[in-house]
Amino acid sequence: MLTLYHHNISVCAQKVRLALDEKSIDWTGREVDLMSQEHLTPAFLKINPRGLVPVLVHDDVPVTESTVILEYLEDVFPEHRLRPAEAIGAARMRMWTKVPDEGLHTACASVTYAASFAHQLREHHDRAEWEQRLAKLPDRARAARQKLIYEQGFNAPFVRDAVMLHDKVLQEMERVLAEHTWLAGANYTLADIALTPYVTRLDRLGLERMWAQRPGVSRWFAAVQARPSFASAITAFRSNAYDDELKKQGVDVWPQVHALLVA
Ligand SMILES: N[C@@H](CCC(=O)N[C@@H](CS)C(=O)NCC(=O)O)C(=O)O
Repeated sequence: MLTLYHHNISVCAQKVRLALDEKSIDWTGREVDLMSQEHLTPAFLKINPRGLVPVLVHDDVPVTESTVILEYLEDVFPEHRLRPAEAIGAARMRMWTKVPDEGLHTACASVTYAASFAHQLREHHDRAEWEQRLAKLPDRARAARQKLIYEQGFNAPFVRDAVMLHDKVLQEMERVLAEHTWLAGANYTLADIALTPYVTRLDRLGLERMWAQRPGVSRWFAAVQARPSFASAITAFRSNAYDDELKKQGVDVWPQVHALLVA
């Protein structure tokens, strides 16, 4: 039996749900309430001492880290292959699945916080309550980043680096997608799954102009969104927690992001 501990808008959970859907694997979901810090309760920390979603529990054994979970699913459920069979294809695929783990994920959190969460947290939580939340985070570097973004928004020093990293990844995607249908070559693979949630996040934050001049990325993103797995794994779990709220309030973060890109 497979149970996925996840969260509706978590980019890492979206990756795993995409793979489960593409591979037609049955799974049971257990949504973890990150807002009430359920991921930091003793019960959840027993499943993942890092206090992070997603966690896939397969026959009572937890597997953590979304990239590891993707490869685990591939090993245990080889049908509907999402990893190229030949070594060079698998290597190309892994060059992409490493990208979120080597900085894009942290950069995505920074951009999302600056664009949306900091704004909402300031509105709905007082500072003391927010500081109590931060004090509980096991990852102190993450807590320090969140504190700075809460205070300085897009002016926090590392937010420009986060925006620039997204731009660099999109540039590399464009280079590859100008020649290939998918990121690892001719077939849709875990490489495409690994990047989909991050491009989706930019899109939901109203930052689609970051690839307006990149026809390969535009074509790829349209193709990714047209797959049934996108509807099942991402759209079906959509919430108004960050992006719809931004739109409702008429917040346009593009000018701030654009200013950082051209600075
Ligand atoms: N490297 C981990 C990152 C997991 C991660 O950062 N998960 C986020 C949601 S996307 C989380 O659980 N955040 C809890 C928090 O903000 O304290 C993975 O790929 O699974």
